[in-house]
Amino acid sequence: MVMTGDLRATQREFQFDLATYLAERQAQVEAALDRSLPVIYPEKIYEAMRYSLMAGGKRLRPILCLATCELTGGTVEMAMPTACALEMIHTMSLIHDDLPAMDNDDYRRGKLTNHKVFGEDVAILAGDGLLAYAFEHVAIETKGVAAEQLLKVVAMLGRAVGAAGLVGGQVVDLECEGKSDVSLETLNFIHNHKTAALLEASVTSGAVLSGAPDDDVQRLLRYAQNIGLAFQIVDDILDITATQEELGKTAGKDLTAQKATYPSIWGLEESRQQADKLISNAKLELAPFGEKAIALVAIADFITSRTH
Ligand code: GRG
Repeated sequence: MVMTGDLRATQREFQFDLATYLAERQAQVEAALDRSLPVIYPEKIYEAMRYSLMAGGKRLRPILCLATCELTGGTVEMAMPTACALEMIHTMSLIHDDLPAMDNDDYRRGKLTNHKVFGEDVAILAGDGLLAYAFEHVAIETKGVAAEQLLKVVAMLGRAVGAAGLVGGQVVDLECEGKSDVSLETLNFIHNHKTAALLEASVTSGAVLSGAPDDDVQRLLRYAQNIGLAFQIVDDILDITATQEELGKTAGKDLTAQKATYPSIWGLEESRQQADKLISNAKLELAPFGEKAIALVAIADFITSRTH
């Protein structure tokens, strides 16, 4: 039987057990995170940092970093410190995002938010502590990577976190609060920075650590840009369609806060179609890598099929 490219791709994906792959990778990441941050004096701050860092979550950013490093010829060992740093940065952004001065949320990852347990003062410091430690951890714990590549990764992480990344996206998001006329361009700016920037750094850092050629890094960057925006569109859809138990945080928050979202601009159906289109563009970027990219192909599909 002659198979089209699409059908062949589907068959390959079918043979790849994503659930097992994610479970194995999550377990490796959990163990590495656990080892990375022991509780020492002053215990209060380490406990607050660990409370959010070890609270679960999909560990998508570390898994993307490990998968990309392996795809481009590197190893899990050389990427694990960066993978952990990405999760530390992501976790600190969630702690700060949940603060009363920002989104003011009581629940995250199925647990009370950091400031609800430790108080606002300690939650701010726990976020700061995790952010600083992320960079220290990468610089000190990465083995088997040339200093030039490691320095590039440190710079990429800094860019993804700062005003050119998460912080810039969050500022525009805060500016748009309560506005009913937020344009699609502004919404894209917010999410390309708030959400996609760290996913991009997760993917490209893995490739840079393995010493991948620039063409491959650029191709993987385009993959990440596409999945990054799709991830946010699905996040907006789930805010409407999923329950608090599924999400582990307050559901329907965007509607209550009258926040501009992709469904508020396009409606649910069009939002789903746009996310699917971005995912198929992402997968097209992986075509030159062939079978080796099977994990990244499956992760792209997971982004639109996920329920939390
Ligand atoms: C980075 C210095 C610094 C400050 C933070 C608050 C802030 C600035 C930025 C907000 C960033 C933010 C919360 C973006 C939302 C990203 C997002 C879609 C989070 C949900 O990610 P999942 O679904 O969560 O991967 P889990 O819990 O599975 O890890």
